[in-house]
Amino acid sequence: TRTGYLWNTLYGWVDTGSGGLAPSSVAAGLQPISHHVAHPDTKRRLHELVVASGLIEHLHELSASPASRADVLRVHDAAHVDRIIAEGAQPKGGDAGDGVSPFGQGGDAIAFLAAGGAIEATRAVVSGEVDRAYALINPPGHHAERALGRGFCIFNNTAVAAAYALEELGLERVAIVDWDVHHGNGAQDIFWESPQVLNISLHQNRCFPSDSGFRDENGGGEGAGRSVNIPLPPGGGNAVYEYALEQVVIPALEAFEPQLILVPCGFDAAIMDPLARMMVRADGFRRLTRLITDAAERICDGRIVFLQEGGYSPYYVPCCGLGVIEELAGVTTGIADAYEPIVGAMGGDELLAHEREAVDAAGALLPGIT
Ligand code: 6DK
Ligand code: ZN
Repeated sequence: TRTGYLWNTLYGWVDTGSGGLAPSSVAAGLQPISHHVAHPDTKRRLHELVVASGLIEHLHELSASPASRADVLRVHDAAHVDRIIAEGAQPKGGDAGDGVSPFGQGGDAIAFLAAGGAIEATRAVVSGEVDRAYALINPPGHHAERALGRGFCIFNNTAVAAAYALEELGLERVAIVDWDVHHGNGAQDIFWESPQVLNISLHQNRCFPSDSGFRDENGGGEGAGRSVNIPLPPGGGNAVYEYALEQVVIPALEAFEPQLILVPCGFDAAIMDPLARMMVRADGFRRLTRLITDAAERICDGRIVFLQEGGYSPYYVPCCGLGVIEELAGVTTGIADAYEPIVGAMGGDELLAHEREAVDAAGALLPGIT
């Protein structure tokens, strides 16, 4: 198998500001911090491990060009795009849209480059230049809605890639399987009424956004039944994610028969992540990758593109990411999960009754996907 891989130095230059939750504030007691929780070093450390481990020798490197305005306008309002460009020209940059997702001067250009990276990885897979791909892009995208950036996301990279595949590459059906720990609200908003996109999101219930991602959000109009949400109770790990893939995600894919699968891939469901309370380990991410790529082989000739979303442990994200990319490439570098001695016995390997119920309830709602 030929595995595409995409990174760009500028993805490591995303400026998330010196605040924590919001811009630092003396009055609010928010002290400035040199590493914002979404500081790009976490993703750069994954890239460096891909290089230092030698895994890069087994990958086909792809290179990103900025998405065009037309590419982004397939899924975003012109007013949103124009506001981002205008704010990117300001000396101190701007904000994606929710007031807590700052970006630096020129950050608009990096956002276009992230969307362009998603397009390039998708183009390479659909054209057959590579069999599958991992796009280590930044800033992330899955919270960006048609008219609004939020949650560190400026443009919805995955949605841009899906729309490109449908409108430029001639595909008719694309599936999104979002396993970032937060809800994939952006694609849900953008493709709510689309019969051509099956959007599945697995997430910790009410982690972010706290008011979306519930089981009964299933799409509308011609898109009725094409949004699937699998909210999970906190504390679940390898076992519940594997069960959800086997019981809900893969059956839904088999029914929908997409021609391409996009995986907004975060590592924030990991046991060491500071923003969420799930317990997936690196071996779990490997296993999920195996399950979904095997499904892609059966369903869509193996066409699958992973697109980087979140992941906030600078320690553990590189371990998890290396596992996923090794699995995609079908090689092992021999570098093991260095944190396994710490996290290996903490749990998450056994499916608990309340976790099974949460997944089964989502599966029972699998609305008319055909
Ligand atoms: N804010 C994402 O991982 C983004 O899904 C997650 C956005 C979470 C916003 C709410 C939150 C904090 C917490 C601690 C400190 C500062 C801000 F889009 C992705 F990147 F993929 O927890
Ligand atoms: Zn996330």
